Amino acid sequence: MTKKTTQFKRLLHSGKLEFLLEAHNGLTAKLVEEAGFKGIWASGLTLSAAMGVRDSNEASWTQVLEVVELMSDATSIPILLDADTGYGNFNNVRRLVRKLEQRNIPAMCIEDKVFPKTNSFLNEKHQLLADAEEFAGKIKAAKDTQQDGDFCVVARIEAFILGLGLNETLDRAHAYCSAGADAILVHSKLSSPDQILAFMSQWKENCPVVIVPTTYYQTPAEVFDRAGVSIVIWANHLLRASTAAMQSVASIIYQTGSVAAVQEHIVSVKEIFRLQNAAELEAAELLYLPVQTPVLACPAPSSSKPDVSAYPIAGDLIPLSSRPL
Ligand code: SPV
Ligand code: MG
Repeated sequence: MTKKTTQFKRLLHSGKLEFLLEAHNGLTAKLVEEAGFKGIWASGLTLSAAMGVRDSNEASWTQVLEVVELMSDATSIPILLDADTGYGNFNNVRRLVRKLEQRNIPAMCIEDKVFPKTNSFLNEKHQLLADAEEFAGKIKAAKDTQQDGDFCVVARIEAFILGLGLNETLDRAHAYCSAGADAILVHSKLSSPDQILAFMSQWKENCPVVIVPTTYYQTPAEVFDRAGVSIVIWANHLLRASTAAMQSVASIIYQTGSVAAVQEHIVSVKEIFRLQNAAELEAAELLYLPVQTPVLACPAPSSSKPDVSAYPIAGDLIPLSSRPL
């Protein structure tokens, strides 16, 4: 299988518009892969929301790492981790890169805001832009740290989010590109793609551009393709879809005092077993588990009340180093 780092790098340079879809746990990561996507966006917003906390670095970076590792284990396509600001300064970024590589996470995106970050769609008074030079240092530190030549660092520019103009955005893009970024993510919260298209018309570097059209979603993808964008990220849609479904199902079950009304609208338990690959474990059990009755078989109790006499007593247990257990 092609390394995940190489898969992601190839997506950036495929020469056509590619798409990542958001996931926030092992199950949703699998769903993204099964749908046919070639890569996953591990969104800071949805990872934190799924943990029940805010997108303000309330989840620790190791908590994020644990989930992203599960996502990576569950799938064979590359994950681009939304690593917020890198969880600290250049030194924290270096450590993050080492940990991501150890856990087979092939790419990370860091944004030029200050820790703790705030989601780009929240009040801009709380948004603070990082010093461009300091942020470029983080990118350089990440690139100097990575062991795998194809590990990718995506540098995200938040200048438009803070109401700054095209010049500031372009200056930062050039600085981050010179620092070694493998791609630039230009973020905008307008409902039109105007800022993105203005940026693309001026961007002449051989450094791919990634966008997140959450607010300008009505723009057809061909527009981005023609403008030369490399990757579109659909950043939060599985979480939003599942939240709507769960709110509705929870409410119906509560109101009706029954699950009968929702039964036809939810996946079967069998489908969950399929997604967990339960069949593989059954096959492995045939291979690896001895077919014999357990040493300490407990007869099934005859009534619903537990039959305590059926459980082992101390004398039945095997002594360990001559001491009773
Ligand atoms: C995320 O998905 O966490 C992002 C994209 O960073 S946004 O929410 O648009 O900031
Ligand atoms: Mg984020």
